[in-house]
Amino acid sequence: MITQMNSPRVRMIGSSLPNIPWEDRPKESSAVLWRYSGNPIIRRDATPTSNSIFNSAAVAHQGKFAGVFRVDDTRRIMTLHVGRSEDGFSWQIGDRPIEWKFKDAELSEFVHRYDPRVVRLEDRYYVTWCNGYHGPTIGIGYTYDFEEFHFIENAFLPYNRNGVLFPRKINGKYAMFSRPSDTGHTPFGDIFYSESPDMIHWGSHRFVMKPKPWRWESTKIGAGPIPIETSEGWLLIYHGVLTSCNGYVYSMGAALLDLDQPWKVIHRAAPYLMSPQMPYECVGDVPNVVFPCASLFDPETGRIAIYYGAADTVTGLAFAYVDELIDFVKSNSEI
Ligand code: BMA
Repeated sequence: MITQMNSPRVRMIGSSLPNIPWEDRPKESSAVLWRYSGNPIIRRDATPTSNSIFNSAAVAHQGKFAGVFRVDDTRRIMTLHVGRSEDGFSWQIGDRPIEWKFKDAELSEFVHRYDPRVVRLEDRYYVTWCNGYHGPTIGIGYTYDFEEFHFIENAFLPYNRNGVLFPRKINGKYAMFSRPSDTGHTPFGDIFYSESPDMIHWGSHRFVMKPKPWRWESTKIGAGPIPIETSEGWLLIYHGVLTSCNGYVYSMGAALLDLDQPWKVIHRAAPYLMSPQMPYECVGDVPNVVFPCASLFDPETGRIAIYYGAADTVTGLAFAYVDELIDFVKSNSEI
């Protein structure tokens, strides 16, 4: 295991974040990605009517942190709520779902909204999520302040999930990963790349990666947090699913993609980065799930913090150093 120096070898492109939530790796651990000792950081009943709070997105905002959280309520309806935090560990989750402003009333019918991602891009924060519109698809909206939220459009026809935007335009176009799927608990799924001139019309679809037979990611895969631009390529953290005799097992993995043509995979780690092993990951409404939806990073120190949903019930936090993570992906790569 490398001893992390103050100045990382791998450059991450983004603003410095000296107040990133962080806890050093436990002395007895050699894990590349290690869990926060205070996990889970958000209780399932953190709001008066929440059944569970998980698969959620946090970003740095005005020196503190804000985010969009998946809250399944006690009716078991999947909704999105705003969350705010001073330190990235302790979150106040709003009691009521976000009320979106719609230009087109036809799109405003609520079915469900879940698994949000948030990215700071140009002058605002864009939000993508799995949106119920005659089947699951990718909703896109934006906010400037985490108070007023505007709906833009559904990016694709149903059925699609795991829409994840890039943090900048690529070759002059907005770019997004998605995972075409079906109407149920999809037993298949590859990651695709699409581009758009305006966040409304999406095309130039390119295949990126598919599951690997007989591995932790043998059934389906989907992009996780917003990809991190590094001097070694786009760092993609993603989830992969294995079908066991006891149902789906969701783990977390990583790959490096070409900076200009992100559908080209340069390296892909064969082992998972993290699989469900802690009690709060193995026991809950859906056992054996770790599902990453957001990361924070500090280019100066090379620190990365990953937010993930655990057992479709609570939210966890894990940490890594970029140099170690990239070394892990490269030295264990099987494309
Ligand atoms: C997927 C999504 C995720 C969920 C996972 C495990 O299909 O619905 O929100 O975490 O299943 O139930």
